[in-house]
Amino acid sequence: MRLINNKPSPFGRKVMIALKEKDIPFEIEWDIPWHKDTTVDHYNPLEQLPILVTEGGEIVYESSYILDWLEHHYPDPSLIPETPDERLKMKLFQVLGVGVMDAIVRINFELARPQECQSNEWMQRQKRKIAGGLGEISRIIGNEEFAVGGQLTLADLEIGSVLGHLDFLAESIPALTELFVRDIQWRNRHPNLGRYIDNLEQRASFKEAAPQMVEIDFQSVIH
Ligand SMILES: N[C@@H](CCC(=O)N[C@@H](CS)C(=O)NCC(=O)O)C(=O)O
Repeated sequence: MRLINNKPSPFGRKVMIALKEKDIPFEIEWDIPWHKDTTVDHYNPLEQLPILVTEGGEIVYESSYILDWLEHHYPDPSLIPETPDERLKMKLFQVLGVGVMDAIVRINFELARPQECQSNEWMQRQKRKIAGGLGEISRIIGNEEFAVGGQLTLADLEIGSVLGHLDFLAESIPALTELFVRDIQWRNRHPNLGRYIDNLEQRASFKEAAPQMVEIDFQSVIH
Protein backbone atom coordinates (compact mmCIF):
# COMPACT_ATOMS: atom_id res chain seq x y z
CA MET A 1 0.00 0.00 0.00
CA ARG A 2 1.07 3.55 -0.64
CA LEU A 3 -0.15 6.52 1.34
CA ILE A 4 0.22 9.87 -0.39
CA ASN A 5 0.29 12.40 2.37
CA ASN A 6 1.28 15.89 3.43
CA LYS A 7 3.76 16.02 6.33
CA PRO A 8 1.86 18.31 8.72
CA SER A 9 -1.58 16.94 7.81
CA PRO A 10 -3.94 15.95 10.65
CA PHE A 11 -6.11 14.24 8.01
CA GLY A 12 -3.19 12.08 6.88
CA ARG A 13 -2.12 11.54 10.47
CA LYS A 14 -5.31 9.73 11.46
CA VAL A 15 -4.92 7.40 8.47
CA MET A 16 -1.29 6.69 9.39
CA ILE A 17 -2.34 5.95 12.97
CA ALA A 18 -4.99 3.49 11.77
CA LEU A 19 -2.49 1.74 9.46
CA LYS A 20 -0.04 1.41 12.34
CA GLU A 21 -2.65 0.28 14.87
CA LYS A 22 -3.72 -2.41 12.40
CA ASP A 23 -0.09 -3.26 11.61
CA ILE A 24 -0.65 -2.85 7.86
CA PRO A 25 2.63 -2.33 6.00
CA PHE A 26 2.67 0.78 3.80
CA GLU A 27 5.00 3.11 1.97
CA ILE A 28 4.64 6.81 2.28
CA GLU A 29 4.92 9.36 -0.50
CA TRP A 30 5.10 12.98 0.67
CA ASP A 31 3.36 15.56 -1.47
CA ILE A 32 2.28 19.19 -1.11
CA PRO A 33 -1.12 19.51 -2.78
CA TRP A 34 -0.86 23.27 -3.34
CA HIS A 35 2.42 23.07 -5.29
CA LYS A 36 2.71 22.75 -9.06
CA ASP A 37 4.44 19.37 -8.95
CA THR A 38 1.68 17.75 -6.88
CA THR A 39 0.21 14.47 -8.10
CA VAL A 40 -3.13 14.79 -6.28
CA ASP A 41 -5.17 15.61 -9.38
CA HIS A 42 -3.99 12.36 -10.92
CA TYR A 43 -5.64 10.35 -8.12
CA ASN A 44 -8.38 12.39 -6.52
CA PRO A 45 -10.96 14.53 -8.35
CA LEU A 46 -11.24 16.59 -5.15
CA GLU A 47 -7.46 17.27 -5.34
CA GLN A 48 -6.84 16.57 -1.67
CA LEU A 49 -4.59 14.39 0.43
CA PRO A 50 -4.46 11.86 2.00
CA ILE A 51 -4.82 9.30 -0.78
CA LEU A 52 -4.34 5.58 -0.28
CA VAL A 53 -3.27 3.47 -3.25
CA THR A 54 -4.05 -0.09 -2.24
CA GLU A 55 -2.16 -3.28 -3.08
CA GLY A 56 -4.85 -4.07 -5.63
CA GLY A 57 -4.39 -0.65 -7.25
CA GLU A 58 -7.62 0.79 -5.85
CA ILE A 59 -7.44 4.50 -5.12
CA VAL A 60 -9.13 5.59 -1.90
CA TYR A 61 -9.39 9.21 -0.78
CA GLU A 62 -11.04 11.38 1.91
CA SER A 63 -9.60 10.56 5.32
CA SER A 64 -12.85 9.42 6.99
CA TYR A 65 -13.68 7.24 4.01
CA ILE A 66 -10.15 5.76 4.01
CA LEU A 67 -10.67 4.84 7.68
CA ASP A 68 -13.97 3.13 6.81
CA TRP A 69 -12.28 1.35 3.89
CA LEU A 70 -9.49 0.09 6.16
CA GLU A 71 -11.98 -1.04 8.77
CA HIS A 72 -13.91 -2.97 6.15
CA HIS A 73 -10.88 -4.69 4.61
CA TYR A 74 -8.74 -5.04 7.76
CA PRO A 75 -11.23 -5.48 10.62
CA ASP A 76 -8.62 -6.65 13.19
CA PRO A 77 -8.01 -5.04 15.56
CA SER A 78 -11.33 -3.25 15.32
CA LEU A 79 -11.42 0.52 15.73
CA ILE A 80 -15.21 0.48 15.90
CA PRO A 81 -17.02 0.18 19.23
CA GLU A 82 -19.27 -2.80 19.86
CA THR A 83 -22.78 -1.50 20.47
CA PRO A 84 -24.99 0.62 18.17
CA ASP A 85 -25.22 3.35 20.86
CA GLU A 86 -21.44 3.51 21.13
CA ARG A 87 -21.12 3.63 17.35
CA LEU A 88 -23.51 6.56 17.25
CA LYS A 89 -21.50 8.31 19.95
CA MET A 90 -18.34 7.69 17.94
CA LYS A 91 -19.99 9.37 14.92
CA LEU A 92 -20.81 12.41 17.03
CA PHE A 93 -17.15 12.74 18.04
CA GLN A 94 -16.23 12.43 14.38
CA VAL A 95 -18.70 15.19 13.47
CA LEU A 96 -17.26 17.48 16.15
CA GLY A 97 -13.65 16.65 15.24
CA VAL A 98 -14.22 17.29 11.53
CA GLY A 99 -16.10 20.53 12.32
CA VAL A 100 -13.30 21.87 14.53
CA MET A 101 -10.70 20.86 11.93
CA ASP A 102 -12.64 22.64 9.16
CA ALA A 103 -12.61 25.84 11.22
CA ILE A 104 -8.84 25.52 11.83
CA VAL A 105 -8.24 25.08 8.09
CA ARG A 106 -10.37 28.17 7.30
CA ILE A 107 -8.29 30.22 9.76
CA ASN A 108 -5.05 28.97 8.20
CA PHE A 109 -6.19 30.06 4.75
CA GLU A 110 -7.45 33.40 6.00
CA LEU A 111 -4.04 34.05 7.58
CA ALA A 112 -2.34 33.18 4.29
CA ARG A 113 -4.17 36.03 2.53
CA PRO A 114 -2.69 39.55 2.44
CA GLN A 115 -3.37 41.20 5.80
CA GLU A 116 -5.55 43.93 4.31
CA CYS A 117 -7.87 41.26 2.85
CA GLN A 118 -8.29 39.30 6.07
CA SER A 119 -11.66 39.46 7.81
CA ASN A 120 -11.60 39.73 11.56
CA GLU A 121 -15.30 38.76 11.76
CA TRP A 122 -14.62 35.60 9.76
CA MET A 123 -11.71 34.69 12.03
CA GLN A 124 -13.81 35.30 15.15
CA ARG A 125 -16.54 33.08 13.73
CA GLN A 126 -14.06 30.25 13.15
CA LYS A 127 -12.57 30.70 16.62
CA ARG A 128 -16.05 30.39 18.14
CA LYS A 129 -16.52 27.12 16.25
CA ILE A 130 -13.19 25.80 17.51
CA ALA A 131 -13.88 26.84 21.10
CA GLY A 132 -17.48 25.59 20.96
CA GLY A 133 -16.56 22.26 19.38
CA LEU A 134 -13.75 21.65 21.87
CA GLY A 135 -16.06 22.56 24.75
CA GLU A 136 -18.58 20.00 23.58
CA ILE A 137 -15.92 17.32 23.07
CA SER A 138 -14.60 18.06 26.57
CA ARG A 139 -18.10 17.85 28.07
CA ILE A 140 -18.93 14.51 26.46
CA ILE A 141 -15.55 12.89 27.00
CA GLY A 142 -15.30 13.79 30.68
CA ASN A 143 -12.37 12.03 32.29
CA GLU A 144 -12.42 8.94 30.14
CA GLU A 145 -9.15 7.62 28.74
CA PHE A 146 -10.83 6.82 25.40
CA ALA A 147 -13.71 8.69 23.80
CA VAL A 148 -16.06 5.71 23.52
CA GLY A 149 -16.44 2.23 25.01
CA GLY A 150 -13.16 2.11 26.96
CA GLN A 151 -11.08 1.22 23.90
CA LEU A 152 -9.27 3.03 21.07
CA THR A 153 -11.74 3.81 18.27
CA LEU A 154 -11.96 6.03 15.22
CA ALA A 155 -13.32 8.71 17.58
CA ASP A 156 -9.90 8.89 19.29
CA LEU A 157 -8.12 9.07 15.94
CA GLU A 158 -10.37 11.94 14.89
CA ILE A 159 -10.21 13.97 18.10
CA GLY A 160 -6.61 13.03 18.80
CA SER A 161 -5.44 14.31 15.42
CA VAL A 162 -7.29 17.61 15.96
CA LEU A 163 -5.87 18.20 19.46
CA GLY A 164 -2.43 17.08 18.30
CA HIS A 165 -2.68 19.53 15.40
CA LEU A 166 -3.52 22.42 17.74
CA ASP A 167 -0.39 21.64 19.76
CA PHE A 168 1.65 21.24 16.57
CA LEU A 169 0.49 24.58 15.12
CA ALA A 170 1.15 26.38 18.39
CA GLU A 171 4.65 24.91 18.63
CA SER A 172 5.71 25.34 14.99
CA ILE A 173 4.11 28.58 13.82
CA PRO A 174 4.69 31.50 16.23
CA ALA A 175 1.79 33.54 14.74
CA LEU A 176 -0.57 30.72 15.55
CA THR A 177 0.72 30.23 19.08
CA GLU A 178 -1.07 33.41 20.04
CA LEU A 179 -4.24 32.29 18.34
CA PHE A 180 -4.42 28.76 19.59
CA VAL A 181 -2.77 29.14 22.99
CA ARG A 182 -3.73 32.63 24.16
CA ASP A 183 -7.11 33.10 22.51
CA ILE A 184 -8.52 29.61 22.64
CA GLN A 185 -6.63 28.35 25.70
CA TRP A 186 -8.08 24.89 25.28
CA ARG A 187 -5.58 23.25 27.63
CA ASN A 188 -6.42 25.72 30.42
CA ARG A 189 -10.15 25.57 29.79
CA HIS A 190 -10.31 21.81 29.38
CA PRO A 191 -7.58 20.11 31.41
CA ASN A 192 -9.38 16.82 30.79
CA LEU A 193 -8.63 17.18 27.06
CA GLY A 194 -4.99 17.93 27.84
CA ARG A 195 -4.71 14.73 29.87
CA TYR A 196 -6.60 12.80 27.19
CA ILE A 197 -4.32 13.85 24.30
CA ASP A 198 -1.11 13.58 26.34
CA ASN A 199 -2.06 9.99 27.05
CA LEU A 200 -2.87 9.19 23.40
CA GLU A 201 0.39 10.77 22.26
CA GLN A 202 2.23 8.09 24.27
CA ARG A 203 1.00 5.38 21.90
CA ALA A 204 3.57 4.17 19.39
CA SER A 205 1.13 4.75 16.51
CA PHE A 206 0.64 8.41 17.47
CA LYS A 207 4.38 8.94 17.98
CA GLU A 208 5.31 7.36 14.66
CA ALA A 209 2.72 9.47 12.85
CA ALA A 210 3.78 12.76 14.47
CA PRO A 211 3.21 15.79 12.22
CA GLN A 212 6.24 17.43 10.61
CA MET A 213 6.68 20.98 9.34
CA VAL A 214 7.12 21.83 5.64
CA GLU A 215 7.39 25.10 3.76
CA ILE A 216 4.16 25.64 1.85
CA ASP A 217 3.83 28.28 -0.85
CA PHE A 218 0.18 29.24 -0.43
CA GLN A 219 0.65 32.21 -2.77
CA SER A 220 0.42 29.85 -5.71
CA VAL A 221 -3.24 29.22 -4.88
CA ILE A 222 -4.41 32.22 -2.84
CA HIS A 223 -4.45 35.78 -4.16
N1 LIG B 1 -11.93 16.38 4.02
C1 LIG B 1 -10.62 16.03 3.56
C2 LIG B 1 -9.68 17.18 3.86
C3 LIG B 1 -8.25 16.87 3.45
C4 LIG B 1 -7.43 18.14 3.26
O1 LIG B 1 -7.88 19.29 3.45
N2 LIG B 1 -6.17 17.89 2.88
C5 LIG B 1 -5.29 18.99 2.57
C6 LIG B 1 -3.87 18.59 2.92
S1 LIG B 1 -3.68 18.60 4.67
C7 LIG B 1 -5.34 19.17 1.06
O2 LIG B 1 -5.07 18.26 0.33
N3 LIG B 1 -5.68 20.39 0.62
C8 LIG B 1 -5.73 20.75 -0.75
C9 LIG B 1 -7.04 21.36 -1.12
O3 LIG B 1 -7.92 21.45 -0.24
O4 LIG B 1 -7.22 21.75 -2.27
C10 LIG B 1 -10.16 14.75 4.26
O5 LIG B 1 -10.56 14.53 5.41
O6 LIG B 1 -9.41 13.96 3.65
